[in-house]
Amino acid sequence: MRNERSPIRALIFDVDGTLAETEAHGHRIAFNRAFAVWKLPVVWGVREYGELLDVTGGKERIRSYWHSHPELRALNDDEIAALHQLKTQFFLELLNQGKIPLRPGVELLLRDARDRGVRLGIATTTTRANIIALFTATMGTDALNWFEAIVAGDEVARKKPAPDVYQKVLHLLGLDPVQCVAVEDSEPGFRAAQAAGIPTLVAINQYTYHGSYPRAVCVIDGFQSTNIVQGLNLQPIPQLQVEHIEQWYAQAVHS
Ligand code: XBP
Ligand code: MG
Repeated sequence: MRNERSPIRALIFDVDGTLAETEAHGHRIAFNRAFAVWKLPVVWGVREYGELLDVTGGKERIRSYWHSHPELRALNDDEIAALHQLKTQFFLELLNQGKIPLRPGVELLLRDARDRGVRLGIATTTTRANIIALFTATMGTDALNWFEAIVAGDEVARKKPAPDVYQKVLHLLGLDPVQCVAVEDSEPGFRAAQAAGIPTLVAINQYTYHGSYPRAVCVIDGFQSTNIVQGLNLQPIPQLQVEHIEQWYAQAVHS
């Protein structure tokens, strides 16, 4: 345990696309499996799914897609909820089969935060069941106890890019926005954290590299062998640590 206290009181992590590449390796496949079981003439390809991610929330994504495809058999809200529940079952199966690992470097960053006395939170659009299953399948269920505040999408009134999940995590942690750093992967998530007033680090991925992240604490391409995409032009970083985020945080908060 290092002695000096970090100026960052808490890191608040997004889940999908940030902690793990769940969209590419999980959700899209699970949606398609559910569509097939219901014999719906819908298959979401990799590129098309990337565009559909502009709508956050699985149920909302289904509803939005059906709205823009009137040729499809209409689905009422109960049917959408049942279809999404089936999709979640398939997603949980993929997690339990070990098909969706954490992004490289995530576990080491979480351990470094704990060693530095930086508190941890989760603010996500997905379901609590998916969060529990992700950690059970990767770091083990005990790792969930590392997070003092976990808020899932269906537990607040409005999903990202609304700030609701982040505001609830801040309330549970009893911290002010500027005492924290949010770690996101996408524009809706970045906008949600920014709307909550939280300095935000963005770790882009194959679905979100094209996004716009003005005034991000920093934009990076991952947590291991990290390249800076937007921000301080440091040399590539072998493993992202809290001290790197502190450096960017100081620049962002005091500039
Ligand atoms: C991203 C989302 C989620 C997932 C699908 O969540 O928008 O809806 O795409 O999960 P995050 P569900 O905020 O963690 O990036 O089907 O459970 O909604
Ligand atoms: Mg995300």
